[in-house]
Amino acid sequence: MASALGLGRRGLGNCWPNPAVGCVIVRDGRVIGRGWTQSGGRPHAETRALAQAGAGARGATAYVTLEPCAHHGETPPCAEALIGAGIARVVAPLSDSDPRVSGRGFDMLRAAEVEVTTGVLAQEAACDHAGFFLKVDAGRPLVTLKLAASVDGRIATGTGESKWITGPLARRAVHAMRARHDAVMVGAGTARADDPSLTVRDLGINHQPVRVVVSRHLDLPLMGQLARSAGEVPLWLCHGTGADPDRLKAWDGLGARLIPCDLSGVQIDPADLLRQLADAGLTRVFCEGGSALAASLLAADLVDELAVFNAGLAIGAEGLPAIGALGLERLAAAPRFDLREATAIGPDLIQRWVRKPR
Ligand code: AOF
Ligand code: ZN
Repeated sequence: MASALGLGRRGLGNCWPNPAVGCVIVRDGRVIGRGWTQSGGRPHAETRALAQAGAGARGATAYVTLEPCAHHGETPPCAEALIGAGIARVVAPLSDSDPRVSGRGFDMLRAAEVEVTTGVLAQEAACDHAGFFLKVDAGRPLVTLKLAASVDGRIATGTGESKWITGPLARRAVHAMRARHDAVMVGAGTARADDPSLTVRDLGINHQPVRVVVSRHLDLPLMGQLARSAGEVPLWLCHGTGADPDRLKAWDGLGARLIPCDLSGVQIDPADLLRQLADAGLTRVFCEGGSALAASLLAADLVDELAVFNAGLAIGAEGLPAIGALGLERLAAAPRFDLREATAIGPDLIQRWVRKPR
C-alpha cells in the first residue's frame, strides 16, 4: 500500500478533478502491474495496472489507494474491471465519498466474491486525497498557503523590495510544490508588484498548474507576464461582480477564463471564491499571497496547510507583513496549526504546518 500511495502521488496536481489514486497488483509476492490516475483524471489507476498485469491478474491481489469506482462515467467501473480480470483480493484504505461510488465499489467486489480489506494506511491515504474529499464533501479545494518571509515574518521592505528573501534552493522547492497542486493563486497586489509568471520551471515537469489571480477590479497589467502567457498556460481571473467591462473584454480576448465572485464587504468573499474553484474542478490550491489574500483566507478559516519559508534576515516593522490584519482580539480565535516538518533548505528553513482539527 505504501508503494501504491507513492505511485498515486505522482498524479497530484495533474489529475484534477479526480483523486490521485495509485494501484499495485501483486501475485505470488511479485509486482506485476502498477498504475496511477493519469493526466486530466483518466484512465484510472486500476485500468493502467490491470493493462500491465494482463492475464497474470487472475488470482492476484490489487492494492488501490481508494475504493475502486462503481459508476459508468467516461470509462466503465474499475470494480467491474478488477472482477473481470479475475482479481482475488482488493486492499483499499478508504471508501470514496463521491456519491456515485461511496461503498458501491466495495459492494460490487464482495458480491463477486472478491475478498476486500479496508483500513490499511488509511491516515496516509486520507492525507493524499484530502483535496478531493474536501471538494466532494465541503465544496471547496484544499488550500495550502505559502509564506516566504524574513525571520520576523516580512515579505518585502517598506519600499517594496522583495527579490529575493529566500535562496534559490527554497525557490526551487516552491516550484516542486506548485507542481503538486492543481492551481497556484495570488492576489492582485502581488500580481502587480511582482509581475510573476506563476509557472513551474526547471524541474523537468511538463504539466502546469492553473494560474488563479484574485482581483476585485481586474486592474492587472495587460502587458505583464501573466497576460503574455494567458494563451498557453491556463489563467483564471476571479473578479468581483461589477468589474469594468472593457477590462473583462480585454482579458477574455487574451484567453483568460473569467470567474465572477460574490463580494463580502469591500473584498471578494473567500468562501465563494473557493466554491467557484471547486465547481470548476480544482481539488488543491497553492496560495502564494499576498498579505491581503492570505489574511482573507485565514480570517475565514479556509487554510488547511501552511508552507512557511524563513530566511535569515530581519526586515523590521516598516516591512510588509506576510499576513495582513486578521481582526483578532483574542488568541483563542487565532487559527492554529500543528507542525509536521521543519527542514533546513540551503540557508533557509522550510516548515509544513497542518490546520489543527477543529
Ligand atoms: C478509481 N480509480 O484512479 C480514480 C477514481 O469521471 P470519471 O468517470 O473518471 O470518474 C471520476 C470519479 O472516479 C471520481 O469522482 C472518483 O470518485 C473516482 N476516481 N476511481 O477507481 C481512480 N481517479
Ligand atoms: Zn475507476
